Amino acid sequence: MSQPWNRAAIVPAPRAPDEQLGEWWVDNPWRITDGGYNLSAYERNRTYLNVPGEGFHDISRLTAADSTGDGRAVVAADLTGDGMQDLLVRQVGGGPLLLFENRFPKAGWLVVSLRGTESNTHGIGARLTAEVDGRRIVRECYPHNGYKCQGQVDVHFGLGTADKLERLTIRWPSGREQVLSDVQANRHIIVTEGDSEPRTRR
Ligand SMILES: [Ca+2]
Repeated sequence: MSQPWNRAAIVPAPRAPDEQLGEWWVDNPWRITDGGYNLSAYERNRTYLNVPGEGFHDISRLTAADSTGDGRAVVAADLTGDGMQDLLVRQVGGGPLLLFENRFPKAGWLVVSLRGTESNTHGIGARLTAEVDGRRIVRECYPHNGYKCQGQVDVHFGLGTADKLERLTIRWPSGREQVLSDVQANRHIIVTEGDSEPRTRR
């Protein structure tokens, strides 16, 4: 189906809907949700937990994120200021905006805000590699990552039990590579391109 440009338009049914087939008709498609209708097939949203060595566990029911709404966008962002990323879900039907607070056990974290000098102001396109406890965690500063949504330009690392990074390597869009050593975790830092001393934001 399609929606007419005139939002007040009334479109009569071409014939009586066959209720036995589950057919129904809404005179104005712009107001389809007013009658409690939803164009989705009520597939449940899914949440997966990445468990090292075990793959992904389906924790949809445990998190209560298994809504039958027609999900359109999801953004991960720390909205409570505790360093743990929460989830914001935008959907049609089932509640237009859902916020899921992250209540997993407290873990180490680091948030990095970039300030480009040769590169663009927010360092969009930069690649950040954290080396922590023998692991390498790679993140990109690329906030345009979903349909009809935009994430933060801040780059978030979850660090488990670690309280510092051995090294943080930033490859800026300009091509410059910048290395910071012994970076303390559990804080939000601002790194300026070409400046080896990060500032602590919080
Ligand atoms: Ca949080």
